[in-house]
Amino acid sequence: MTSIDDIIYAPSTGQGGAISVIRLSGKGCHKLADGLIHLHRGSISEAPGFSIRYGEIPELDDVLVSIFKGPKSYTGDDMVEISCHASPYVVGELMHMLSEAGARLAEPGEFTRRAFLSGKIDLAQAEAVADIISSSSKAQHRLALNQLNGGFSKELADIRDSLLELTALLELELDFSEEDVQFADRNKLRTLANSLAQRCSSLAASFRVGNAVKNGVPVAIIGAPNSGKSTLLNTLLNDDRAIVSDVPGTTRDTVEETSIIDGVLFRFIDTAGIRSAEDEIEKMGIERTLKKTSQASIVLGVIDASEVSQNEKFISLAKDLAAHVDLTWQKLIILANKMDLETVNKNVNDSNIFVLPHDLQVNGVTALSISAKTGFGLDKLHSALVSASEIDTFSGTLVTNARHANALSDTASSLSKVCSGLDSGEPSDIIAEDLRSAINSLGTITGQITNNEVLGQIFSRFCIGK
Ligand SMILES: Nc1nc2c(ncn2[C@@H]2O[C@H](COP(=O)(O)OP(=O)(O)OP(=O)(O)O)[C@@H](O)[C@H]2O)c(=O)[nH]1
Ligand SMILES: [Mg+2]
Repeated sequence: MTSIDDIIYAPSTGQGGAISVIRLSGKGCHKLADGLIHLHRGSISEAPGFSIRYGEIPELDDVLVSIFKGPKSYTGDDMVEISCHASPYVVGELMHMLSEAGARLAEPGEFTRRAFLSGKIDLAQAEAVADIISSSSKAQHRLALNQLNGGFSKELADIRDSLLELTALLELELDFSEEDVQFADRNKLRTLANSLAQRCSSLAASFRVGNAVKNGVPVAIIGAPNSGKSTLLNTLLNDDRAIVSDVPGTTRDTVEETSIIDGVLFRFIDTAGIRSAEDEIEKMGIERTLKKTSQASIVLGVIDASEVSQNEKFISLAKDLAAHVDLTWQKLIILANKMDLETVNKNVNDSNIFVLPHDLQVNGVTALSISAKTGFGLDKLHSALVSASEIDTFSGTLVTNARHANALSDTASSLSKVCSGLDSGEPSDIIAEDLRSAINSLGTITGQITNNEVLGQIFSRFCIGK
């Protein structure tokens, strides 16, 4: 059985590099380290917190030791960080010595879990640590940093305070209900509950953007078979990811891959060409295409321009593609592809530009001429993607975690019950019950209300040593 009193250790740096850091945390870890490391002056136990000492592990390596004294450390306990040379042999030996001396290898995320349990950070901040480690884009990093610094937690604390205020008002009324006096102004309660419900649901709704930042803005590439979708995917990724051939119906299953453009993470989804297929497998592929399309924030509708003889034909193909997109929230960019082919030049006007009909233009649909094969027009496509992502325009708090979004929705729905209870004149104790469940749901986010199972799930996502 693992215990919170164990001294735990783990390598905190990955393989490679010149130096490796091994972390040690728990009551008594300074003494344990003194048993292995001979400082040139003094001892680890006597050294003050936030100091670095030079020492030697006899017959193994020279090391630098960073000393932290609880509660002023990452975990809140006494800690030591040993920097040694990054030889797998040295690291292996040192870990073996630590384990012989009575320390135990930390579980994934156990250092951060201890930081949470000792009250150094709340659960939302602990989750942000995992996000920072895995962040690959600027926007992702900015978002995680905001969460780690407690921006999100402050907003939650604010909502929680208002909820408690609401409860207090209601309980005042409960206490005196015998005397048939209504202390709290029910209208005021109703307004407060309603505005809190709105706040929670708009936070929950921000998950769509938050998720896009974290996992990539979903961009579906759709169009008729052979229009050049897979070629475009490969060009966007700069990689031969999907199979390209002149046989229509080459792509059967969806292919997804992420790529960063101008600091924004995109998740490109190549799909099976849309046509009325006989083949069962192709039919399934087309079903998937439609499903992925309905979930994407941005849709790239690819048209083979060499097949289009006049603008009317282009318009009708663009309208077919637009029929798969909900223009109230999704962005559609129509791409006239294969502009490198000679045949195209004869087909369109002098400036090689296809023109979209007015009704699509007013709905924000744009058109670009490209060649997925030669890369012509790709710069313009890149800028169109970045501006359609709307990632850079977000302000305020974004929810990036499905668990948080669900908890916020639960809070909002309990608050809606509070509102309808107030409207229909339900007794205060029933209303107080709904209010309590709103507070509970909210508390699960930062970990004021929690259970071991949820904690286990969260911290198992971490790497060892964090
Ligand atoms: N000249 C030219 N050929 C292209 C261009 N884009 C794609 N092609 C060719 O068009 C054919 C079909 O390309 P794919 O990328 O496989 O088309 P797709 O839309 O993925 O086709 P399905 O997977 O069958 O739906 C291939 O022979 C490509 O080389 C382009 O910009 N210019
Ligand atoms: Mg394809």
